Amino acid sequence: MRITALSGGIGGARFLRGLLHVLGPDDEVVVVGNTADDIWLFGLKVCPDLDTVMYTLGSGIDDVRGWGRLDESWHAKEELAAYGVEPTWFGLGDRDLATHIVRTQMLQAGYPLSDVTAALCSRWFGDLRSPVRLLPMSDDRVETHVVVPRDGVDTAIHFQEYWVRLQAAPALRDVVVVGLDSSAPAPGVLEAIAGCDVLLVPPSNPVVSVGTVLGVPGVGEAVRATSAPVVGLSPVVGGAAVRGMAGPLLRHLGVEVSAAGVGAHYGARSEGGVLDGWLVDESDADAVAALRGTGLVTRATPLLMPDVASAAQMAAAALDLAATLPGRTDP
Ligand code: FO1
Repeated sequence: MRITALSGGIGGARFLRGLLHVLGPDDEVVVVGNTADDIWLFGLKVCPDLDTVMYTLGSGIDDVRGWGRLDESWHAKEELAAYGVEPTWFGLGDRDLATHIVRTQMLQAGYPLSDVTAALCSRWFGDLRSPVRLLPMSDDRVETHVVVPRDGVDTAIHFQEYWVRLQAAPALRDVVVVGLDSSAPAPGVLEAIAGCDVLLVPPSNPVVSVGTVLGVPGVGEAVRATSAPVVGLSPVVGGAAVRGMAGPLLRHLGVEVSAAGVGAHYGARSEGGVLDGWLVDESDADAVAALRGTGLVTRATPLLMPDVASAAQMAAAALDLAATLPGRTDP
């Protein structure tokens, strides 16, 4: 079976690690990763969501933080701070820095991000027999910026500054995904969506992760057109995002912060949306009735991932739901 998934960072990566546990020997997964969280820091290109997926699936992640490297040290960060070099609010660990240095060197040598990502992944996923391929959504520079009030003036800042430095505290006036409209899908992205047997939308941020992947010109259209069934998993459980900052972003778009609200935001493909099936947590079982009549086939199942076994159960539930869905047969 060929599975394609559209993923953000921590939630997507943990779900995908569970998925790998339920794959058969002939199954393959292509992960299309969000790159709109990417940031240039200290002259280095940092790709948080790609790296979170790569380290998580390659057993190199710090599982407590959910991002960055296991067994990390922070000497370079401390030294930069001692020199007064800004920013000091973003934590690039010593081991993690090596990834950004290799990536930046390859980019500066002229390789596109998709080739660079494949090269980095060859260390983490091993040889050609790996069932996983990680593709950036685009080789083009795309960056989410948010507009917040600063000293009384609306100011655009990078998403990472809003999220990491400001802890999503300031009022969110606008979200601008710089470069998205003129970006192109990376090589292999459209083919992976058109040619898969199941398309999964893991429990990632629907606005700044999955939303940006779907916003790359051609990607949303490919999702609407693929003959594969499309199943999503809610990142909102019990009226709050399980992690991350989906809440303020959803409210900004006028979307209710609930499993039913996010399901309706994605919408059913039969009604012009992007999903056929939608998994909500057991505690949100009321969403099953709330979404009846929308065209989405909704099921309730445990959606928290305290360990790999629970992520594997979620992945199995997503594949079970996909197996009951016809996909799209019309042209
Ligand atoms: N998240 C934080 O909350 N604080 C950090 O200092 C931080 C550093 C960081 C470095 C590399 C990386 O790959 C991820 C990092 N993250 C950090 C996570 C990241 O900000 C977000 O969780 C994602 O961009 C959202 O998907």
